[in-house]
Amino acid sequence: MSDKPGLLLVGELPEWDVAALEADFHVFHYWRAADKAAMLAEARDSTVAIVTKGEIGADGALMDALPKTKIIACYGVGVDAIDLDAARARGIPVTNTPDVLTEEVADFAILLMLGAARRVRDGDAWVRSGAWAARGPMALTTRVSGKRLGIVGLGRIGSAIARRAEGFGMPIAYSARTRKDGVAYDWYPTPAAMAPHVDVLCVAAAGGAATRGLVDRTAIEALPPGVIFVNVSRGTVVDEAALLDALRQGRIGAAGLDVFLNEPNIDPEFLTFPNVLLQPHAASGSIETRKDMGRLMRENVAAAMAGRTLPTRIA
Ligand code: 8YV
Repeated sequence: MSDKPGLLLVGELPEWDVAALEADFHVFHYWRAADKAAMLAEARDSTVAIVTKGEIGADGALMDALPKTKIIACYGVGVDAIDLDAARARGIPVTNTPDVLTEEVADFAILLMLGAARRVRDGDAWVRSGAWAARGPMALTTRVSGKRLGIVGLGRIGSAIARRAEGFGMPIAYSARTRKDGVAYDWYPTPAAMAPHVDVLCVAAAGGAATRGLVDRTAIEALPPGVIFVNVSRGTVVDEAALLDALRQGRIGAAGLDVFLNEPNIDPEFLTFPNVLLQPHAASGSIETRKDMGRLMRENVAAAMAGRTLPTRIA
């Protein structure tokens, strides 16, 4: 057994982060352990840090299994998969990786919006299959520039999406509990209130209990026919059954979805819609941004070990 302190990795990380962590810690790769209970028993006395991800968190039972934990460091901005109350009750600080992924995720939201509306996946398939030569031009698609964009949640990522959309000449509205000071975009208190006034709906709110089902059936049914629907936040923010109903009924023009309930085993019905562009929770997934996220996560872990102020503590 190593004399280094233990660190539990709940999910897979790029090899450069694993290598950097292994310089200082005995890393327990919890995500690939066949016998998770045995790994926790082995890690119990040495483990001082838990590293989570946006989509894989930590609950009170995991914290209790590793009672020497000094930090839960999330490799991601959203900490909705971590039981924050349980962490607080045990005096364990939680950190995340804000800012370093904002622009990347906003880029991806624009990619999904354009890719869905312009049916980029179909265009690619049209060329590859030889249909272009055999059958002529592909079916026409839908314009994005100048269309009305509604953003659910105008936080860091929502605001970065809005800045980009200004370049597309899109009138911008947002829904949030309160109107933001100094923001000229149209404000609506709920997605349902905003829905009738948009051509593109982009979900960018933080996940968690406060936003569960925020884009509810009423909101989805209030969207105009042919709407472009984009989600780069969390599957939990959207009433997925209502979204699937709307897709089935042909009321959604196109959708670009990076997040779902039950990732990665998403509802297979999503695969049946040709107008849905599907992505595997990849919005922050460029090498550059993941390196920045890893660095910030490791800075938080190092600060916790040294008893220094945590750079990006969230709870
Ligand atoms: C994931 C995310 O963390 O930042 C978030 O909240 O969901 C993502 O960036 C990323 O996929 C790493 O797991």
